[in-house]
Amino acid sequence: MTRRQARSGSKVEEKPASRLSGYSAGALLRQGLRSTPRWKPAWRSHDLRDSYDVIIVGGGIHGLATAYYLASRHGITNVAVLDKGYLGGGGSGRNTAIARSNYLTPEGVAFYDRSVKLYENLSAELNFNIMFSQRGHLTLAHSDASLRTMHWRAEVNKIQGVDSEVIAPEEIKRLAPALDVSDGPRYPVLGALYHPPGGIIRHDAVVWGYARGADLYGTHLHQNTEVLGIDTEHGKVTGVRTSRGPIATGTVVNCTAGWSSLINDMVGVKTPIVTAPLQAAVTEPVKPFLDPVVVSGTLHVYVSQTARGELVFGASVDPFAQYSTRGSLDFIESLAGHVLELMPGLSKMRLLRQWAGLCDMTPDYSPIMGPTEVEGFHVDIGWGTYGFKAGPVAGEQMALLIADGKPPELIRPFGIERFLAGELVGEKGAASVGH
Ligand code: PYC
Repeated sequence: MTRRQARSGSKVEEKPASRLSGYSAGALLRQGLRSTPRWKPAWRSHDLRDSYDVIIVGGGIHGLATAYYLASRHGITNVAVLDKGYLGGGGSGRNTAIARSNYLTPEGVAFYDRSVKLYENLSAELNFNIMFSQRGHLTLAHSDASLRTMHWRAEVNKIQGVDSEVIAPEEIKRLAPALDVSDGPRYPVLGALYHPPGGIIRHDAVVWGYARGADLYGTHLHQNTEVLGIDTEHGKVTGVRTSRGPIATGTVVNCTAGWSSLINDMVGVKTPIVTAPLQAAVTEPVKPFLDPVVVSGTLHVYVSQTARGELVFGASVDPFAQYSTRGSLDFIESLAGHVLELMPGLSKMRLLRQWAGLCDMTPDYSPIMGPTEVEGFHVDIGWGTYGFKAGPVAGEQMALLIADGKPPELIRPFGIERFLAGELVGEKGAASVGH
């Protein structure tokens, strides 16, 4: 593969190097024969260097994927990923692990479809099982208006080669027998947008796989390293100040979620982001009974069953801006009621845990990606409720931007300048639930 081909990112099936070995049947056997297995840590700790070519702020899937693709596709390895906590401790560990590309705008469909394709090959590429289970994704329509939006999405999807169609209640019942599709409920199910390639992924495994991959290429991953300030001179980035000391650099990428506007404030780059929590919950495990991911915008809920048998639920974002990641009783009460409207047979299930993640909402529900008015300061932010699905493509495209010095085609519509130009990319209609 030539460097140019590598940069185009079109060869997703390619394994970039044999570096990502270490986990194999032979290694498992050898370690199994030891009285105390001695696996190498998946990534190492390092002292901070005085300078790095690129500093990535945020050690979640986006930051780690950017580091991994910089190294594996472009040979850029003098890179540090900084996280004020632990890797994957923010949105990457708090999302509901859904991947799909059944968006509403042509720009969104092309972008998220690339992510699904990268996810499809990621276990093989990283030599790390991310457990992508493409069990299909159903977005229920409970009114004529939402049925119309589902038809609209299906047509935009199909024209771009993405598998989506509107199906009738009988077919929904065949795919998800636990759903009540009778005309008894308050909001009867009139149809659904069915998207077979959608599914769920083990989200922590994506973090660990990218972290291990980036580490094997020589990238430094610094946990417990908070960015306190970003220095600029004559409109250019010159370094960052961290809780462990200063580092010189000409390139900073803001890959944070929740804190993105605070990091942007350090260099005076303004964005129309409002941060709000999104709450989720998980039940005790039960026998597998629910194959597809089921979403109801009207009832503000989505549900999937994990490989371990737990049901994972999420809701819309809370209707106020704040940084708390605690769950609330209101949420659990309304969630339980809405889930039972969809699947009355679940009335005896017990919830195990609830939590919240922070969503950086933009006015058009599309991300903000690319360079900014401060030279060397790039953003990969504003993911709202779509961040997990976009991790691979965002990392791939941000790496390409840094290597080539100009925004690649796929992310050009998401530039920060669109808000001043009035060229919004409206993806609210593809949100899982009404926000
Ligand atoms: O857009 O599919 C989605 C989603 C699910 C949870 C948060 N966003």
